[in-house]
Amino acid sequence: MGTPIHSFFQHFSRQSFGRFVFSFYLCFLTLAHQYLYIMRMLPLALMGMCSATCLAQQNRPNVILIVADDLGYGDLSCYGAHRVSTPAVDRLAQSGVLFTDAHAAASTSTPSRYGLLTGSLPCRKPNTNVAQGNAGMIISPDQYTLADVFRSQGYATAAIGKWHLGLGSTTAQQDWNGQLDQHPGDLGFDYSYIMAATADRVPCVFIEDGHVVNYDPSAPIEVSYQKRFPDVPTYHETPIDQFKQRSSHGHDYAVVNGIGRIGWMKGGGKALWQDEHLADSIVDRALGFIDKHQSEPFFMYLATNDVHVPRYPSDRFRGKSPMGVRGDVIMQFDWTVEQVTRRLQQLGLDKNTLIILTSDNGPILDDGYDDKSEELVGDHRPGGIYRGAKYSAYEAGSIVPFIVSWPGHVPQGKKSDAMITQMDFVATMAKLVGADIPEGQAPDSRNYLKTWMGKSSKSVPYCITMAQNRSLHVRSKRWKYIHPCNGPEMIQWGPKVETGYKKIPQLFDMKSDPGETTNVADLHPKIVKQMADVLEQISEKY
Ligand code: NG6
Ligand code: CA
Repeated sequence: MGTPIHSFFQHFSRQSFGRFVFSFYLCFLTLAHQYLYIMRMLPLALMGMCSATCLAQQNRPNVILIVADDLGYGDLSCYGAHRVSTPAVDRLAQSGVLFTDAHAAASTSTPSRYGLLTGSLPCRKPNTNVAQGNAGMIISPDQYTLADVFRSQGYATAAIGKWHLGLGSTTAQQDWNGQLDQHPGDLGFDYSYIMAATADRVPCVFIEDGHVVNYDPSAPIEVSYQKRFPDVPTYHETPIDQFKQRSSHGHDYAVVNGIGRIGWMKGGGKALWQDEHLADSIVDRALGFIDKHQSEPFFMYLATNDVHVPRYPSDRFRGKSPMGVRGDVIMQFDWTVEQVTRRLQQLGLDKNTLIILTSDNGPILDDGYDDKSEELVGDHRPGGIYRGAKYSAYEAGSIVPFIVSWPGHVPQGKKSDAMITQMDFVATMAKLVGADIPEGQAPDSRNYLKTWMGKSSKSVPYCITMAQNRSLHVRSKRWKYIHPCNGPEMIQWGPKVETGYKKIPQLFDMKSDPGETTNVADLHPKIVKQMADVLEQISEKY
């Protein structure tokens, strides 16, 4: 006998205990299984999420394009310079691929940058010669640009530093005291902080999104390349003790901050730049842009003033190199690279940023200022083993340093002998970020992403380059052809530069004669014809 409860338990234990235990066991098994399943799948799920993010990041790295000015093939220690040291650039090369056979579109700035940014050869457009500071905008707003490639894919875009591609819709009609009616904002750059042309050309002010930075209403700006301003002393009227640097040739129109310039200028007041602070101002805005856009993909075209004339380094670099100010500004350029790479590391962006470093054209020593660059060069060879210099049709005019770094995606410390050209920026970057180039745009740009990423050694079949007198020359991996043209053998206005211009066809075997010493055109008429045909095809498309 027992209580009902007792009997319940007796009943329960007898009839249901086994079932209860069994259900509990089943329930435990199911939960345990689910737990184990979750624990097993979690890493995979996380990996999946991560790989989606990583994939997105892989396809949308930040891109910083550093374009130096007049920096030669032999001016960096990673390219063999020994009288000047460039540790930050060398580190960049160590973290990526250094190209030994990379070419600009021209041996001067404006046409070179035009080709780089539009993927259209500068010979297709007549007004692509070295631009004055009051030139109207040379790239037309309906042209597709490198900035458009990135902008179309949701990148924030910026042009910072030297521009030299004209501003405003009409030459000499700009209102420097108001908003310019055309500027890089019309070419796909969300933000711009630029020098209109070069440091040796007026106006000597920075322009941000189309208006003068630190505009000084008490000193309205006037600019002319036609006539002087009667009440402003010219170079020749300025007492010698007021100069910070004297000109060796040209640069004798206006004097701004004790330096003679090309072009006349009036006013500016507190907006006028100080040459010793140019690199600092450019770096300051470049770092500001990186900070501001650190959590979204960005593209920055960072065009340094270094190492163009007038070479007037900050006190931090003055006297630091045995080669005089030209060496000092190479060190200042290296400092710029260091600031950018360090900031990327600080923000944790270094792994997800593709950096490409190059120059707009070849090097030059005396380019119009008495800065002792010729006297102090010693055995440094700014153009490396190559003949000629900036302006010339010979190789040193347009073969340029070219380094690509993207940790984890580009092999480290690799040298590539593949021949590449800056003309391919638009198509190659479009491939990188998945942009479609509109029909008819960037006609001379080809995608060489695998080569640029160090994954292929494939060279471009040829590259076409323009010299200072607009004559054209063609390189294939083996041959260099200089098209016959009229022109003096030496640059006429001052620099001691061999032009490479001749009335007869010139052909050089770059494999056995990289210094272009022996014209072998007569020995290889077929090759001459092939190379001339490449130019023929281009001119048909003018
Ligand atoms: C030349 C200038 C030179 C430099 C060059 C353009 C004179 C005497 N010389 O005409 O100093 O400014 O143009 O250089 O005016 S570039 O790198 O921007 O193409
Ligand atoms: Ca240049």
